[in-house]
Amino acid sequence: MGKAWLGLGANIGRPRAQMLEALRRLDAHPDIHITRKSGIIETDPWGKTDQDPFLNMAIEVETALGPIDLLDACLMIEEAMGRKRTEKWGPRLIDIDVVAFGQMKLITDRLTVPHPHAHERSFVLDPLEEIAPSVAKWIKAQAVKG
Ligand code: PH2
Ligand code: MG
Ligand code: MG
Repeated sequence: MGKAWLGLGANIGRPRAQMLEALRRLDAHPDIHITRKSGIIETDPWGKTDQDPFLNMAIEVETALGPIDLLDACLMIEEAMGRKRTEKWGPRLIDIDVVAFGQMKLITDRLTVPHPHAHERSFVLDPLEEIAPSVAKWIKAQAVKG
């Protein structure tokens, strides 16, 4: 079993309800077990600023899956919950990102961990800091090394 850290975000529909539903679905997955949850925070939209504020949170999971299978599980839950992929950094019903997967460093077409933008986004780092300060610190250190 490995540990991974996921970032959740939503800013359309009923963001809080969607976040809780995503947690329920993640934990219901036979190979994913949620071990820590941050609080839910409201954050200003990053990247594309003319949209509603987001709710964001971070969770720690224990998983028997590898990083790409974990990504696919997250994408399947997003899709099952009705997420449409339209514009980059645009509004979303639910977003579940793999922020870090153990101390693995991986760069593929589909997934880069640690998440390449995590170190510059307080909506990712702040909730992560709450549940896993050493992981937040490690992500910032990776960014400095490049
Ligand atoms: N997600 C984005 C783009 N901008 N801004 C905030 N505050 N929170 C997010 O989760 C977020 C964002 C694309 O994934
Ligand atoms: Mg995202
Ligand atoms: Mg995403």
